[in-house]
Amino acid sequence: MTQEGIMTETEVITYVKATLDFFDETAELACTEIGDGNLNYVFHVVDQASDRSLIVKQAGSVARISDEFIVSPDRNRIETEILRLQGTLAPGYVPEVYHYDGEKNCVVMEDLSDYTILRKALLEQRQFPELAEHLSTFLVETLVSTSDLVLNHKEKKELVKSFTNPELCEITEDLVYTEPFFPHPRNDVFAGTRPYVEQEIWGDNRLALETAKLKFHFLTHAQALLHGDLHTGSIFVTPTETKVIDPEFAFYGPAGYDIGNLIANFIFAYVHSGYTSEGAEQESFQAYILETIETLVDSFRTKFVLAFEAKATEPVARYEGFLEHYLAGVVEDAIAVAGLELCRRVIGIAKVADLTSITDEQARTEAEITCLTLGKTFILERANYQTGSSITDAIKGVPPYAGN
Ligand code: SR1
Ligand code: MG
Repeated sequence: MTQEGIMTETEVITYVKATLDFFDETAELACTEIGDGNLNYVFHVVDQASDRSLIVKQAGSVARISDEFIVSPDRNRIETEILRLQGTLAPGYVPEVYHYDGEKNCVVMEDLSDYTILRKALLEQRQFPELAEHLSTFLVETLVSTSDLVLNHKEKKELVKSFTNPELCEITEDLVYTEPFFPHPRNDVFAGTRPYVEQEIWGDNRLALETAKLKFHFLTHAQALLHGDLHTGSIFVTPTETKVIDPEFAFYGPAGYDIGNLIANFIFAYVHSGYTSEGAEQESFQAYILETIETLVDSFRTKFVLAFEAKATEPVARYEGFLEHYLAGVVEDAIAVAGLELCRRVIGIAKVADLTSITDEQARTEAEITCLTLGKTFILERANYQTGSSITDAIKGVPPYAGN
């Protein structure tokens, strides 16, 4: 059942015809609701005669996954504004916005049906050689240019105001930073994995303390304008192009957040392939994922330095040693977020298909414990992974779990 205020497919056709000059007046449009995310409704509208098409994304006042999440439809404005901003900062890496409607809480945008969602493609073990370069460019261009390194500090504060996103941030504060690390009723732990979680995650006070420090860092560190939910389900790909979608969790937070999320989600794809393929196929895909993580991190570092050199306006940021200090902090935050994401997708309510689609119980348990082991290491030792190869060495070196 759809929520109050959400258009039917027929109403979307009427709306699009009345509001936009996109299709011919006589066009016979077909509309299908195709959303499979946790929050919104997504309508695909197509004129089969001309093959022109677009997407209408509408936000309701509660999450689609469960009405216990009350989420302001203002997220639709935030998504529209950040897509427009990212489109200027990193041209070609986000869908084009055609129209925004603050009464219906919907945004009309470019249809990317010719692309594939990256998570799905990685589960099929497809490889995209340009992906890490595209993503590192996108991240550097959007993060550096929205930070106090580059922006006039008053302008930046205006952006912080405009992208204040309390309800979506609360979801992240709860689902990423809090609930997975104690026995919260909303958690959803696979039976085979539970003994490990009880002992190694919920039973470790040292880990709890570090997650508390990280939560307060997330709450208070308005460093750059983030996507805020950059997992592999938020990326569309073709063999040559990459588009980042769904930035409704956008807000000013720690600049390492998005890259950390990406690292964890590449690790999910790596772990998945370990239980669903074998031989040369598995070897080739896992080598590709490791290379992607290394390039993502190392190119991010290189491009960050170049963007800083070219664009930084804050004079004290150019003092000797400051850039190294700043960048090391960003990468440390990224590793911590990778660790949190690795844990929360196993323990918390919001899962990833990379793990849930592993049908053999023992295999899923092993896969999940691998993610938790790495996640915990990344949280506790987050300062020790500054280069791509240090991260991939950790992934290759996860000890096999000895059993419960
Ligand atoms: C209630 S929303 C659950 C999750 O879905 C989104 O994609 C975010 O990852 C969020 O944590
Ligand atoms: Mg999303």
